[in-house]
Amino acid sequence: MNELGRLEDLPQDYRDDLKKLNLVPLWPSLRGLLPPKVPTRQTQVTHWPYAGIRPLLLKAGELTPIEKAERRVLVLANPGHGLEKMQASAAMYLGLQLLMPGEWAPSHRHTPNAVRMVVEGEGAWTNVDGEKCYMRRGDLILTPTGLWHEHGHDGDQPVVWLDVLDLPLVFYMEASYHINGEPQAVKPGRGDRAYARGGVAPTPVFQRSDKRYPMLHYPWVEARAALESLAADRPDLDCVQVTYVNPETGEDAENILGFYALMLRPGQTLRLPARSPAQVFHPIEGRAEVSVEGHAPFTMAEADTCCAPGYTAVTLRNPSADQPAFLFVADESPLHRKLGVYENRG
Ligand code: 1HN
Repeated sequence: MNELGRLEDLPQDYRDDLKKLNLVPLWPSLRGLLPPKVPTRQTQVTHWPYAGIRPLLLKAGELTPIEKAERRVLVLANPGHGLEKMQASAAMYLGLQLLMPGEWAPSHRHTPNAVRMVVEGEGAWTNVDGEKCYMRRGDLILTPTGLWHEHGHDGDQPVVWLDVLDLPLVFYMEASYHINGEPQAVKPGRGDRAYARGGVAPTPVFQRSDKRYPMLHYPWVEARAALESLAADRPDLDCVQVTYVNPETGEDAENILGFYALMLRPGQTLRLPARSPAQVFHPIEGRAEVSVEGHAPFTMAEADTCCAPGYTAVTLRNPSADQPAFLFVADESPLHRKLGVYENRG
């Protein structure tokens, strides 16, 4: 590949003339914008152990009342992007949120899409678009773009959940904003009941739901049972994984980020191919050893979170000889597919 001309090769008066007219020569930056074969990624492999974060999050509960925070969150920031950017990858934001008994995080809606994965505690709920979703460990609850949501807590223990948003992308697009609202009345109808069994969908008077988000709450007991059932049905299958989908369309549950639950059989080693989207892993039950190309291996304990850049193979191993491990996975696949840049490099 031939060397391209540098900015310094151009006479200063010419560069000054360009600048005055808001012009920039492309060729000094071309290789940086389009590097050969593999993109430059700022996203670094990053491991956030829950044991280290938990006491700091509970301390935030003492230091900052909910009224002074609205959302009491410690953001899992990827140092490769710079901590102040508060992003885990190019398109993903991660945060651990604490709600104490009796607290209320007021109603709002915003353009970024969010999900929450419940990490610990019981008795907290999210009201999403009038559906009151009580949180239990491992449940996935959607708050898609534009839907009102607020969090409350009727229990007696701290509740913590992992927020996953496409905020970095929506912010980059200059499309990120919020609107505050009134407390939302609870409406009848629960998606987790209406779609409690796979393969059948509610059809009152032959009318299928035309809601864009017919299911907002995916209980862990159901996803876990689906994985157990799949593993039993397909002993030959390496990748025992389910996708959180819109049960009416079968498409990804949200528009931009993808969400999955993965089971590692006892002692299993699973090599995930190098694909273009960045990924996030979070053990719901059990542990996982994580090896990422070019990075020292590490072990994730239950409730830890890690992220890996795109175009990188990831190998996961369940160190337990007799118990399966269950992981929540988030990635940027829906975005990459819609943009036509999705790649699986094997
Ligand atoms: C948000 O609205 C929530 O509603 C959590 O719980 C985290 C991070 C950035 C922007 C909005 C929530 C958020 C957020």
